[in-house]
Amino acid sequence: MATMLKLFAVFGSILCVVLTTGVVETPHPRFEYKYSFKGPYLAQKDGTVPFWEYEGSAIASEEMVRITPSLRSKKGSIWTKDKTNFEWWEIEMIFRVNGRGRVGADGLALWYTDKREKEGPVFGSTDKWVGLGIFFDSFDNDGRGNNPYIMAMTNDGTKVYDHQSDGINQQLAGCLRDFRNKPFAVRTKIQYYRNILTVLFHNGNTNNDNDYEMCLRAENVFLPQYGYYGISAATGGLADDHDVLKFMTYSLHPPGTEPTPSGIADAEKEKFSKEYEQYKEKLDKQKEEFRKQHPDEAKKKQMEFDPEQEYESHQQRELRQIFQGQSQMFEMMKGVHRKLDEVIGREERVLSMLSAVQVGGAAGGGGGQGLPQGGVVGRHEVEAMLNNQREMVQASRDMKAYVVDIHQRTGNIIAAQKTGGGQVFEGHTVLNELKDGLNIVKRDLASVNAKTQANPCPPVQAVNCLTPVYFFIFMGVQLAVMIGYIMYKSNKEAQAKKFY
Ligand SMILES: [Ca+2]
Ligand SMILES: [Ca+2]
Repeated sequence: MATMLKLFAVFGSILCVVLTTGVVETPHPRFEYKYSFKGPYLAQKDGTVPFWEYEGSAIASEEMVRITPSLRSKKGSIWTKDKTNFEWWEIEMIFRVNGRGRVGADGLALWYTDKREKEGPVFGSTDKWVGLGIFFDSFDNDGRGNNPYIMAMTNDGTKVYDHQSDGINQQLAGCLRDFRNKPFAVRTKIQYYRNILTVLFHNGNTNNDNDYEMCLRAENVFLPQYGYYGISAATGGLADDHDVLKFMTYSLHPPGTEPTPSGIADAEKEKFSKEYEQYKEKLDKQKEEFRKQHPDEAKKKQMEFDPEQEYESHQQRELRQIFQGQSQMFEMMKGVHRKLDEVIGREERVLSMLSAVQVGGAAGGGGGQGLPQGGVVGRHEVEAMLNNQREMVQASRDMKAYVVDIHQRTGNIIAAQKTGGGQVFEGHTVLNELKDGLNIVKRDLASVNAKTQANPCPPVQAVNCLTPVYFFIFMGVQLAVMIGYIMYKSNKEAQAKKFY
């Protein structure tokens, strides 16, 4: 019984792990217009931004909210009027940080806090906040050469942001990215879902919406359940324009809990779109009236506006051309990169197959039951094959050289034949002469032979001068003389020895 229970427990825990980690769920986003703003007609005629409040040096126009102008020691901010009513969310902010200097200051912060903050020392907002701050820190206070820097920092209302170190030891995480003076507006996407915070960044070198890259990811981030969104910025001795063009908030709903679109929301939407149309019409009418009433002033404004526009457009055109070229190059590089990845992938696959074959070979050799010996290709066999191949190549090269040599020689011979045909002919005549001479000699010999046969030689008379008897007598006399001489000589030598 106990073992059964244990088994169930193990099975249950495995199931839990699979459910919690194995499944990557994609939440359903819903656009939250009460926590968003974007152009055109971002600000209303009276300068207010619907559902938002701004203060300090911030100014809203039709196209954007300028949090600070590029003037010294400015602070500004803009905050949502209402607290959120959703737990998980994603923000996309499109903004610009532009300034004349190579170095700018101080930076821009995006906030999610439990209450709306006032003007303060942390990028234009109050310190010891409760919640999250994402800082786009332009100025390198600690002089480590690691700015502009993007970082996330949470606070429970006790921590004081350390400006002197750029908060490097207080951050959740961060990344070194340049966001100043970019050809296109830079973007950031901040997602807070199931206590995981991710910050993506788009460096504004292209106007491709999808060129986001990961800046940071932090797990186990606990923020207030509901809160206010804010953007603040500050300038110091150096100054940048901090402009926010778009701030889009989406609430994220886990699968199965997505809100059903209610009739009220649709009605509200319709009401707002109607209001918007009316407002647009009214604005156009008023513009027209203004032009009619003050033609001179309108012209003057046009005049003031145009040259700058012209000047700007000229520069912008040039820049755009450059950056279009650059973005094309970037796209091509991306293509090349993709191809390279493919190639590397293939190579890895081949390598893994090779190693599998080798492992199979080892297993086959060790166990004797793996792959049949004939089917395994060992390293030495491959090397032997390669060597054979090399030899074959060498042999074929040699053959080629021989063929070439032969070809040359035959060519030479043919050429020589063409030029020296006379010599060959002479040789032939010499040979023929020799042949003729030989034939004559042969004929003469034949005639001599015939004559000798016709007149044979007279028989030669044999003369016998020495008979065997005389021969033996002569031999006996010679022997006696020789023996007598030898005896006389030995006798003389014996006598000579007696004197010593
Ligand atoms: Ca700083
Ligand atoms: Ca720094």
